Amino acid sequence: MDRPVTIPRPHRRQASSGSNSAYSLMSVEENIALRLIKQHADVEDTESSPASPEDNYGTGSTGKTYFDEGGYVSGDKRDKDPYVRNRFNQAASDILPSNRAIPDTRNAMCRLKKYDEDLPETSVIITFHNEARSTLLRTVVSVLNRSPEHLIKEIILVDDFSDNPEDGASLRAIRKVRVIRNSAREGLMRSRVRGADAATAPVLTFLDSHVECNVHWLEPLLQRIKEDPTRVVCPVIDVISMDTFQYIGASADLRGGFDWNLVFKWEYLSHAERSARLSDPTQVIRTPMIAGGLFSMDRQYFNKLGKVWQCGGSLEIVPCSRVGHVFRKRHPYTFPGGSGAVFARNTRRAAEVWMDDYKELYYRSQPLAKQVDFGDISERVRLREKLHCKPFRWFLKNVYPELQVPTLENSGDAHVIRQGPRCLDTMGHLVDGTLGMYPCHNTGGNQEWRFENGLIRHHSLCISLSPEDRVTAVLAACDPTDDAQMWRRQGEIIRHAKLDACLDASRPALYLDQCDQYKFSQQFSF
Ligand SMILES: [Mn+2]
Repeated sequence: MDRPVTIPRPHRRQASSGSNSAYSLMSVEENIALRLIKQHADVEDTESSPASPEDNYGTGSTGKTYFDEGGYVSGDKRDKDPYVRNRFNQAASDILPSNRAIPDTRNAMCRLKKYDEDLPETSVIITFHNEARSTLLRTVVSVLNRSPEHLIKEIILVDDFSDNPEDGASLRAIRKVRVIRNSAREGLMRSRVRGADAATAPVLTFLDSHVECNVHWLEPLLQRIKEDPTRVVCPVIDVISMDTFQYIGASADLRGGFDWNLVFKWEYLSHAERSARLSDPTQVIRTPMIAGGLFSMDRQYFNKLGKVWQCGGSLEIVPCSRVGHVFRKRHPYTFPGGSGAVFARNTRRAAEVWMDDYKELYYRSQPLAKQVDFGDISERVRLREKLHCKPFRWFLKNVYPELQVPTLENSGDAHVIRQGPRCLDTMGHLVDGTLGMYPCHNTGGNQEWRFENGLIRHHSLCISLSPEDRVTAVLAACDPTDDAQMWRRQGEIIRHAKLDACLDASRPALYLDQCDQYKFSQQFSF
C-alpha cells in the first residue's frame, strides 16, 4: 500500500456529525478491524508490565469495595451458550475481575513522555444497549483506575433502553457515575448527544461499552485537545479477544479511510509514512477518518460541529493512548429500523450534505442508495454554510490524496470476481496476506477488483505470488514491473502470465495449479 510520500493528512468522516454517521460505521468497524488489527498485532513492542492497579475506583484500605460487584455481575442474564447475548464469550468476561491487570502495550518511548499538570478535565460518555454487566463494569472501572483522579469529572452512562434498567441503574453506586436512561430506543448518535448535553466538563470522551482503558490512556488525548481544541483525537484500539478476553496490543501503523462506497476501513500506513515514524513512534497519526467508537473532543467544538476536516478541525490517532476493545464479528442487536437501511440513510445524508459533485461517485459505487429516503438535510446544509466549511475537493486534495478519484471517462469499473455464490475477497488482509472466496455481498469493500494492464488490483494492492513458494497467491503493493503480478484472463480462467498455471480456489487460500478450464474451482466470472 505504498503511496506518495506526502505526510499523511488524515481526516475522516467522523462520528459526531450530528445526525449523520456512526451507528452503522461501528458495525463495519467491528468486522474489518478485527482482521486487520489482528494480523498486525504481533508487530508492536508489548513489553508486558502489568498495568499498575491504581485504585481510584474505591476499594479503599480495607481492600473491599463499597460496590457489590459479585452481586451485580451474577445478577446478569445468562444463556447456556455464552455467545448468544453479546456475540462474545460472556462467561470468559464474567470470571475476570473488573480491575484485572493488562499489559502496557504502548511503544516504550511513550513512557518517557511528560504531559501538562493542568490538562482540561473530561466527562466520559458511555452509551450502551443490553451490554453484559461484567464488560460494562470493567469499562467503568478501567476509566476510574487508569485515569488521573483530577481529570475525570464524571462518567455518564447512557442506557439506550436496555431490557433491564438495573444494568445501568445499579452502577450509580460507583463514584462519579451518572446514569441516563432513554425511554425508547434512540440509537447511538442521539444517545451520545444526550450524554453530551448532560456533560459538564470541557472535554467529552466517548467510549464504547466493552472496552478497557490502558495506563495513561487519557493524558495524551487531553494534551492534544488542550493545545488545539479543534482536534478530535482517538487512541490506538487494542484487541480484547471475544473468545478469551485476552488483551492484545494492536499495531499503531493503521489509520482510517474509506472507498467511494463510504464504508469505513482500516488502512496500513504507507512505507514512507512508517519510515518517517520510526525515529519517533509517539508522533500522532493524522487520519482521514476515525472508527467512531472511541474519541475525545472539546465540548464546545462538539456542539457546533460539522464535518471535522472540512470545517477546519483535524482527526488524529494518538499512539501513546491505548484502549482495548472487544471486536465482534457483528452486532448482537438490530439497529432501529434495520441496519442496512440506517447505514444507507446516514451515508446518503453525509454524501448529500458534504460531498458536492463527488456524491455521484458514491452513487455510482452504490446505485441502490439512490432509492433510500434521506430525510430533511436543510439544517445540516445551513450549518455547513454558517461554519464556512471547505468543499469536498479541498478535503480530497489536502487530507486524503490517496483516495483514487475515478474520472468520468476512465471509469475503470470495479468488479467482483465470482465463483458460484462466492466472490474473491481480500479477507481484510494486506501486503503478504492470502486471498479467499467469501459469500458475495455486493457492497464492494474487500471484493472490489480492477483488471488493469495485466494487474488485478484492489486499490493499491495487487494479486501476486508468495515469494516463498511461488504457488500461494498473496497481496502485494502494485508494481507493473513485477512479473509475479501479471495475469491473463482466458475465458473463465485466470492464467499467470509467466507461468503455465492458473488461479484455483479449491483450498481456503487461493493458489496456482495446473490449468484446467473444466475445473469449477478455476472458473471465475467477472
Ligand atoms: Mn464496539
